[in-house]
Amino acid sequence: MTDRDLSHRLSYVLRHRPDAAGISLDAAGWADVDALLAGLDAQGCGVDLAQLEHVVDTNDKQRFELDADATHIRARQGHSVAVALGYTPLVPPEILFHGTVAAALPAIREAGLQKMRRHAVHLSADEETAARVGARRGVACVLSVRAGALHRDGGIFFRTENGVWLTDAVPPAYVGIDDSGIPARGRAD
Ligand code: HQG
Repeated sequence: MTDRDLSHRLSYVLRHRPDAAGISLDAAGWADVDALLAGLDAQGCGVDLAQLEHVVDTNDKQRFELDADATHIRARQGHSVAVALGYTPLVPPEILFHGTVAAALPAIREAGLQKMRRHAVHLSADEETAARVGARRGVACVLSVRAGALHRDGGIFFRTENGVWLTDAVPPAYVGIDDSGIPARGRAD
């Protein structure tokens, strides 16, 4: 199995379908490494601990983490299964960014940013990352989010070790889309 295939498989199993590899996650999203390797092996995906550690270390977005003795592994974000990742709430920067596509703007204007199938709304501290996230779906639109104001109004924010900001929802009033529907890149108002 290539590193890339293993990364995709880990995303699928550790975020969405642990049962697909015959394993379960604990409340904080951790899986037993031996059980995971055995589960992958049973599906004909022979992977050893060295390759697993290599993929965790070199993954482009640092999506996964191993615990100190490499006996447990989890995804750092992106889950659709219920997990409590145990991150400490943090004060976010005044402005964060979200990458999306134009087709989503009417619904976002109406309902704000929703977590959709994921565990949280994903935001980034820089526009470039948001542009890359949006470009996965087409021509990227980068929205600014008034994270500081939302936080002062009671919104709770977390940041994963790999720098992704997570929050439950961003109501429309905190999303920078102007009346023309053109996303306000980096605008604070
Ligand atoms: C949109 C990848 C309609 C939202 C990336 C997005 C990221 C709405 C899509 C991470 C909406 C959800 C997360 C609303 C939000 N109405 N559409 N009210 N609110 N949307 O993939 O943020 O490779 O679940 O704009 O790099 O795109 O998986 O979220 O277009 O970090 O590690 O609904 O996934 O990382 O899409 O991406 P997603 P996302 P990984």
